[in-house]
Amino acid sequence: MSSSPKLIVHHLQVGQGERIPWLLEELNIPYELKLYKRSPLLSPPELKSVYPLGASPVLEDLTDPANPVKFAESGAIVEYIIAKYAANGKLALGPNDKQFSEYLYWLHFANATLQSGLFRRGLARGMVGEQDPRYKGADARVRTALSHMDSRLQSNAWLAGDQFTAADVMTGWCFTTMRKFEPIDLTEYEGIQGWLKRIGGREAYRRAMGKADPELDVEEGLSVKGPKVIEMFVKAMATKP
Ligand SMILES: N[C@@H](CCC(=O)N[C@@H](CS)C(=O)NCC(=O)O)C(=O)O
Repeated sequence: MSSSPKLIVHHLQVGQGERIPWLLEELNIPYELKLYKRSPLLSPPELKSVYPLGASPVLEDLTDPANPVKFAESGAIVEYIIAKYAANGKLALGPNDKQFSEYLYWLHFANATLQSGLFRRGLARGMVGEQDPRYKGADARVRTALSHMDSRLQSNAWLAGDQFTAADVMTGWCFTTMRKFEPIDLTEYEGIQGWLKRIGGREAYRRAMGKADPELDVEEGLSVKGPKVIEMFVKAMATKP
């Protein structure tokens, strides 16, 4: 592990880029944070020019001046930081751990299943309305994913088991900040409620959110009902006359 990594995190506020400062705060790794405001919903030109996809987060690693690194994808960034800079692979579980497969599964669950499902549901609501079978199908898939996650968290403190890991960091934002885009009422999901409460109790999470999104109401994001959705986003998704 390098003694002093030189990392720059590009974060579009109110978005999944928050995962990276949170991870870095958990690991006590210093970093520089570059913040961007949505313009009005998507990335501003300054962020678009940072990396070809124009999306957040982007990580720059300037630790080795001979080999500057710049890349995107929150999951890839999380794995990179842990592999390169986390002392003893902290926040990941290795192949000899009994919960290894659970760790990998839940590490990928947010981006691969839950988040894409939530986005599809929002799109279906906007395009065909909640009475349409296509919305109902998307909603049923989201509910299945939520019940599955809830039952995991009814019997485990954290997604990978009894240890807090990067899987929790990847998934947290789907219930905190992402609910500003797609609502989820957690009343019937007591396992997820308890997990969110434990996340809210983590100092590193609070520190990261204070730096990355100081204007965001963290308590709303951690609440059972969730934050108020951003009206402009709902309108942008609604192509149904
Ligand atoms: N799969 C990517 C998704 C990146 C992404 O879509 N980020 C959103 C922030 S929530 C974004 O930058 N949206 C603005 C835009 O695409 O213009 C990841 O996990 O990093």
